[in-house]
Amino acid sequence: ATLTLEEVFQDKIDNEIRIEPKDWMPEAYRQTLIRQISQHAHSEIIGMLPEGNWITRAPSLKRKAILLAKVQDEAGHGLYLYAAAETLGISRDEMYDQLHSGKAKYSSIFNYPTLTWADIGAVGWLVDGAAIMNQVPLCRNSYGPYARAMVRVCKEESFHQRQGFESLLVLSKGSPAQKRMLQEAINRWWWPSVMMFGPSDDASPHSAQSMKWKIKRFSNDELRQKFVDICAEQVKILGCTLPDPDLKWNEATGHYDFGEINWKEFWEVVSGNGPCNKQRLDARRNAWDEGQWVRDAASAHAAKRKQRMAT
Ligand code: FAQ
Repeated sequence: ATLTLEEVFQDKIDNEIRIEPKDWMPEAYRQTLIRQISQHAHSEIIGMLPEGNWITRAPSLKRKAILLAKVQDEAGHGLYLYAAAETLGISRDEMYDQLHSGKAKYSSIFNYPTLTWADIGAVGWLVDGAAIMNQVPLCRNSYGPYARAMVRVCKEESFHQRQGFESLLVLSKGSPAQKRMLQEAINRWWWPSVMMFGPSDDASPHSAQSMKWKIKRFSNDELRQKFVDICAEQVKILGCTLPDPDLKWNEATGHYDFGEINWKEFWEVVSGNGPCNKQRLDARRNAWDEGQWVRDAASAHAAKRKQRMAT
């Protein structure tokens, strides 16, 4: 019997053969990837803002150099991801338009403010830590260009997570005021980081299909649990606590139990009503508008060059 295109496609997925841009793929697979990869790209670009905010105020030359490198890495991640999404037939202009018009989502986490220097360390430890937990499995996702981009992204995220933890470790050995600042930053960033993994499995509309297509390898709740288990141990090294009275080691499950997530807050932030949503989008739109002359100049230069080559 001859196989249908759909069967050939699913067969490749089941046999761990990567799907490449020119291969036939179901339209829904293409759209799911465009949605996820572009949201991911937007997150990287918007994610530069909360940290970029501290570059001019980093407490030493060393910290400034590290932070600059990290924020530049995020820009690079955004660019690899936009390029991966473009292979699916959407243009970069369309994706930017979706972001600037408020139509596209980006990670909820970047709508929270970075109030003190300790927040920068907490973002590295917790936000990049959560990002790696979610992204390492994405290195094995079924779409070739996305999977290959993620390999490089993950190497850099791992540096980001470590620099964050190390900077918190220094604060943890500092003055009482520094220790207080550290604990307060952890208190602010813990729950939003736990929310980064998305809705719980029973409220996640895309999970079942994305697992079948091997875009996702683990469910939102599985990854969240791994993250909680790791952080519950690491926080002890900082001599701090996580702001969850229900956090408790469970001998029977071999995992930490943790408290109820505030899903109302999560959906408010996702739907545009978080503490910094407006500020973040305004900053992106301004950057886009103020960059118009650069795009114009580059296009004029390219047109002239093309003309010169033709004659
Ligand atoms: N925020 O059915 P599901 C970083 C939406 S790391 C906002 O579970 P799915 C590194 C979801 O889009 C952050 N929206 O969806 C960095 C969907 O809405 P839609 C970026 C969220 O796709 C660190 C709806 O809820 N990482 O940037 C969130 O199967 C430091 C239903 O959800 C990635 O994007 C959320 N937290 O699973 C940069 C990783 N969670 O589209 C700078 C790739 C869910 O129907 C500084 N993405 N939603 O309107 C993924 O792995 C997946 O897309 C999930 C969501 C796991 C995020």
